[in-house]
Amino acid sequence: MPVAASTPIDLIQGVYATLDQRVAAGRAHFGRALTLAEKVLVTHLDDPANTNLERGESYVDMRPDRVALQDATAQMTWLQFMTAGLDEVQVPTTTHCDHLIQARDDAKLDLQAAVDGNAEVYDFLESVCARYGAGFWKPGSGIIHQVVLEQYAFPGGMMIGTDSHTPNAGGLGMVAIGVGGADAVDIMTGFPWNFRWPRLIGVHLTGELSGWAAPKDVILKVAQILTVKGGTGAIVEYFGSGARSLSATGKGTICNMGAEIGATTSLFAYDDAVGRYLKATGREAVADAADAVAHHLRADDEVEADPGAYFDQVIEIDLSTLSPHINGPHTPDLARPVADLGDEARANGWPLEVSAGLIGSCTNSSYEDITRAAGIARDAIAKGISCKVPLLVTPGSEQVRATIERDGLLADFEALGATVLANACGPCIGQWDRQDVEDGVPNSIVTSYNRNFPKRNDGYATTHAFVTSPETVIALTLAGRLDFDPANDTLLNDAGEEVRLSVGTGEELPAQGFDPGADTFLAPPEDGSGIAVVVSPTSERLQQLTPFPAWDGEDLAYLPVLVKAQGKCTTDHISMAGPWLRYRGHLENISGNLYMGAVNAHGGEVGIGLDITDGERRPYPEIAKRYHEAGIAWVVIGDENMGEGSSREHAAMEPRFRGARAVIARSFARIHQTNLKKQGVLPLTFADPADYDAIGERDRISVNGLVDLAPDTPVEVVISHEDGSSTTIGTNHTFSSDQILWFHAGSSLNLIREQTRG
Ligand code: MIC
Ligand code: SF4
Repeated sequence: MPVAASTPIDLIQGVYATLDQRVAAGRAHFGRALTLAEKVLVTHLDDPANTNLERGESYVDMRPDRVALQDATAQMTWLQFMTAGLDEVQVPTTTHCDHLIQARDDAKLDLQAAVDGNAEVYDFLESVCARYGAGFWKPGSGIIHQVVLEQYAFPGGMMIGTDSHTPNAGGLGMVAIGVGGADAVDIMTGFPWNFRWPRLIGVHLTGELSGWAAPKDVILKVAQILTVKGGTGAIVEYFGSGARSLSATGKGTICNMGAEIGATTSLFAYDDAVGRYLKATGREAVADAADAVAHHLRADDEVEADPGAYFDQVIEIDLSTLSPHINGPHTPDLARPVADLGDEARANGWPLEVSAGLIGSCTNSSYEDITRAAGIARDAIAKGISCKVPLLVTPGSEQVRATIERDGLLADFEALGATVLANACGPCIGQWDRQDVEDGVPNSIVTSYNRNFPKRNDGYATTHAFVTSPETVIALTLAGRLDFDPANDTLLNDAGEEVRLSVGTGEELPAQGFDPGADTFLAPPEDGSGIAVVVSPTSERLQQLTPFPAWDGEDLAYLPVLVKAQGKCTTDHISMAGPWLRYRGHLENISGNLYMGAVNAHGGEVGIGLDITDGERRPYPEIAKRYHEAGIAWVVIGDENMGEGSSREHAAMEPRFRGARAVIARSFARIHQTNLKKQGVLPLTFADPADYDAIGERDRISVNGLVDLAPDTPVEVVISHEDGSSTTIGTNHTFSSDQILWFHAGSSLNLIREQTRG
């Protein structure tokens, strides 16, 4: 399996060669024209003769072209892959070191500290890639999604990545889906990837952005319309003249943050802007190949003419009237125009002063983003405005960093006193050793990131994080206030004069081409079979996995409820990142964070519940450990959109490891639900959401009829109350008949092992 620093043209041509026939078959199957998402999907069906392609219903086997892993999720992915007993990955796979670099001083010092501090993990990842034929992107190479956009994404392709923002590649017209590690292992071991045929949401863009409005505002607006769960089970397809007016990286920004509405993925058609980007990033041959099949790399004309006939829902956005938005705090769908934030902040008591501004993350770290923000920095300096609070800038990749350095854009930020951080996730994932504000002090920060759950960036629950475009980040940071509308308000400069900031159009692509910067890619050797992959038995960061036990054929009887979570319970609440990223390769150690952020529905305490063995109140991870050691299985109760956010399968593996058998929630986020299923835990949803209220702290839960577990058949749950009475309720599940085998085997991986190990 040749894995190079970019997708080989042969692979792409192989996909394009099937387009005529597959797309025609797709049209014949549906008896109508096709959207772009449908074209890409039918091109990647494992069994093209499959006639069961019902939206939101059918489970379908797919054959993605590539797999990308980031270091925080790759460890568990590789540890699982290693147990399959194969000699090499069966589909081109790359690992990217981006999540484990902590922001503290500056790019150079922070990178060195990460290389030293994470040596064991990086060595493991480097050797495991070399051993099994995968590409390895060293720390410093950049954020996975930016590197994928620059090197691997191609129009009409399909990939999966163990990170929820994998859809970033949709900016180039790829169906790119974020998954948990066990899903990646399916593909890496040569099995098809099973997923639910999606619903389709169309976003019709007209007009053109102007002034302070940026591509980010499109997705901030869409998040407001659809909310954090409105995209669940759907692919969002952007089309229309407005779509064609956006740059490729701007489209990437919009697709990236589609993760925040729970969408399976988002994508745009191949157009001139995508062609320009492919050429600028050294992929002329890909652009030529795409030009030759361009009619297959966009929706059929009928779709744009009558979108209502093809999409389950159509959203109209006129870019010409779209105003700059800012979302938050605490949830990415709490949107309003920048101009309205001041009043809302005052009404809610959110701190009006901006304590820090952060530009970067996979969402907004392209060359164009940086030119727009740097232009404002330059303008501010020229007008005598200085920056009074920390401004942190993270380039998305080594290529972007080297190019903006050459083009003098880093200097623009530095002239304002900004700190340029390593090419990595940094504060976006809580890797921020924040020095300027103490924990417990209410403060507001503005970022160009995508997520803003409490504690996400600096680990402080008292930080209010607002997400917006890089342009607006820098404007509000310069103003030092949330109640500043850069389009209409003025600032006092250092000479006491009133001045107005201006925003330029930025540059879509570097006029002198990209500077690739340092070479940070390691290709695997031709034959890696002699390479030793070291997992020390005494390591605190890496641990070999022991397969989870198969189902014992029994129903779940009388299990205690470890957690009844109230309100938002994201993957950050279930398995916190930041300092815990350290243990992503060690299941037992990372289980020390289990449900630490969950709000206990009985009394509202965070991370603390009742231990039924002795009636004491303890942190959830401790109770889980005690139950595990005592051999007590348990269940979890969740609210709406349980497991929103990240793809991290730790949020499913930790509960499974500690003895969770079922999670019963009002609703689930897609990836978390799949992760639970793959690890052998039952995700069930209340048939009547009000039944959530019927579960008391000391109640016991029984799940009946598991022998007859079958698709589309409800599952009976009995709640045995403390007073001796009981309530029988209905719950639903989304297992297909194939997926029920995962439950029987104990995990999807156990099934793979049976087949690969014979
Ligand atoms: C995130 O943005 O939350 C992460 C960190 O990139 C995660 C992956 C992880 O938890 O490792 C994601 O989005 O999937
Ligand atoms: Fe990294 Fe943040 Fe992007 Fe996740 S959202 S991949 S943490 S930059």
